[in-house]
Amino acid sequence: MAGEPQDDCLFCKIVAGRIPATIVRESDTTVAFRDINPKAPTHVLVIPKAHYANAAELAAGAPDVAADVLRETQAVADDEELDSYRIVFNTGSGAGQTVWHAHAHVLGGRGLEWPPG
Ligand code: DGP
Repeated sequence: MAGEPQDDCLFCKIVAGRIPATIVRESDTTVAFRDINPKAPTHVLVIPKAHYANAAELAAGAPDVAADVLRETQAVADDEELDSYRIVFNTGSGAGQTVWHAHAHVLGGRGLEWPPG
């Protein structure tokens, strides 16, 4: 069910502390940790603790938590002293989503091209 932890979800396991991660921030509703395969000097994932498959499901099912995730992306950028950065929510396999637990990529620390590949 939406919002409930999923046994087979990698990011639910990180939330539960069953898989290690380099956590940089935590709030009541969110966790932020470094991406295992960074694409920029700063590459942090901000996730809701509750399980939603993607950003759209999170926004529909828990809009307050969606706002918390966005607030935390700004906090990560502040912590990392980024004046420019990009927030990415890959949604669907065609867009590169590989983990089916909503997450915002916070990318910064280098020039970022537009449009992305
Ligand atoms: P996406 O492709 O948008 O679904 O992003 C998933 C990201 O998750 C990808 O950039 C790599 C990252 N990732 C996958 N497995 C792990 C893990 O075990 N630990 C950490 N820290 N990041 C992971």
